Amino acid sequence: GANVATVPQGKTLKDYQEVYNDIAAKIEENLDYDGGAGFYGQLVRLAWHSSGTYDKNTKTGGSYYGTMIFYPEASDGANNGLANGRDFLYEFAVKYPWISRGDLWTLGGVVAVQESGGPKIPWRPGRVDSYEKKDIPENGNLPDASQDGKYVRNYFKRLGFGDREIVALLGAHCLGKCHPENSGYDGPWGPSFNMFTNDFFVRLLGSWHVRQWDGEKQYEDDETNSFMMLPTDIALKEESYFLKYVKLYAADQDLFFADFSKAFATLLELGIEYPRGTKPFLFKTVEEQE
Ligand code: DDH
Repeated sequence: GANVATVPQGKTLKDYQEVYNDIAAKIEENLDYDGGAGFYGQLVRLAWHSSGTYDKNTKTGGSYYGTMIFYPEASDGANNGLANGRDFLYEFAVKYPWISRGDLWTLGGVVAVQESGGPKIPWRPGRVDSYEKKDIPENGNLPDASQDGKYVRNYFKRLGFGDREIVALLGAHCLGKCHPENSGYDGPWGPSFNMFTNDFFVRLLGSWHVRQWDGEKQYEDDETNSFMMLPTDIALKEESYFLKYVKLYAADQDLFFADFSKAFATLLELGIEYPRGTKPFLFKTVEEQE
């Protein structure tokens, strides 16, 4: 059947803003996590990987059922390390037993984007937990970083995204880091890995060389040899159909924010049907409430 959003009885924006505020406060208490990255990147990636299993052809996967704690999804190599984010949020599943896993994990991503200085992300609740085998996606639905631009284009087609949305979404690599123990890749994409900015695009347009090391093939910047790009990131420069948007976003952070907001909100809702007229919530940042 269709995955229709079902909001717990009586819950309103106020209830979800309360969860938002608790997540934001805990992020603030853990700013030193992961060498100063904090939990921003981790939570954005958790939201994305719980949504990115979607397949528009079979109408399977996506964030609705909150299945990442179950085998085989939990064991997908692409999800290595994301137990950190799920464990971080778990206390709020206990404190707010009415919130579903899918809602909590996607809300965590919204908090992380907004609190790290990014755009407002319109968000709608109503994902419903499943414990059924049939609702757990197979592994292999998340992208492989060793690939080229054609692969990236084709990958995101399965989710329903076009070139402009793909480039906008990849701007999330301004946050967080790669961890050899998770993915075989190493390091942050830039120096401001706890701030949501258009820095990923600015840096990508700089010059990069293949890093000489024992790990997976990745790139490092000519200027400082301290930041990284994945092969799939460099691919955005290699294909003219991506490069034009990289240039647009590098030159115009407001445009990047507007496009990212739309594409990320869409990503988090893939595979979910909303009753007609369901208006998204726009959460206030902690700063706006002070
Ligand atoms: Fe990513 N990403 N990502 N990514 N991603 C990694 C980390 C982070 C790919 C590969 C990797 C998106 C798309 C792609 C974030 C957000 C987003 C890591 C390192 C790899 C590898 C993980 C680790 O070692 O811990 C590939 C390939 C793609 C692709 O689509 C071609 C998208 C769409 C997003 C998004 O959020 C919209 C974030 C944030 C991180 C940092 C995680 C952390 O722990 O910090």
